[in-house]
Amino acid sequence: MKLYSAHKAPGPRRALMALAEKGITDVEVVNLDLAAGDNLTDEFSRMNPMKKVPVLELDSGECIAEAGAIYRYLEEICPQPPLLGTGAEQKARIEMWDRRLEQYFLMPVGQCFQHSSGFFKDRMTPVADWGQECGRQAAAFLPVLEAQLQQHEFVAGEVFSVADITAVCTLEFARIISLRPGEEFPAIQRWHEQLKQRQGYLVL
Ligand SMILES: N[C@@H](CCC(=O)N[C@@H](CS)C(=O)NCC(=O)O)C(=O)O
Repeated sequence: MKLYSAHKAPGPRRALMALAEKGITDVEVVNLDLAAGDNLTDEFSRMNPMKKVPVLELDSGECIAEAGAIYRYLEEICPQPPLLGTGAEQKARIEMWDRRLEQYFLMPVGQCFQHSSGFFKDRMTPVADWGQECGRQAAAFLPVLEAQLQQHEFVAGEVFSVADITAVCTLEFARIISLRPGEEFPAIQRWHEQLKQRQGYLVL
């Protein structure tokens, strides 16, 4: 398998951390330079018409894009340790939190970064006001996460899951928009320190 990735990008880091948690090592990592537009070529578009990383290229030639789909594929080929949960309730709870994280945290952090920095201004039109609004939306998710972690060890309950991976990748990427939960979020801080001790914790 080959994983198309990019340094410091939160999406590929989600896939890399899932691989590490599962102990899957037979993967060649290909780092693209997003700023240089390595992901905009015709060759890469054939792998993912959305022109985004991560993409997991299987030995069959099939290309799996979207971090959530990569989580699913890895869980199917390597069920242990489970990262998508066991049993109907736990699986649904993990998926609920992973979707919440993608939609209400990762997406606004990414949009705030792109619209405030102009990092991708060669391929999109940055709208500064939208960037600010997305920054507010991302910040509004922190109390939701704090309340959940006040009550539970991990984001989706008492077991480590992909929701923790998505959350930590987003939280650490959010530094780029100066969003850092401080002492007013003690449960997030406790959980974050705990995650840093895991063997699957990777810094890109
Ligand atoms: N929904 C996609 C989002 C992927 C995404 O936005 N990837 C970013 C890096 S984290 C990217 O490739 N950006 C390059 C660009 O927009 O040109 C997923 O879950 O994988």
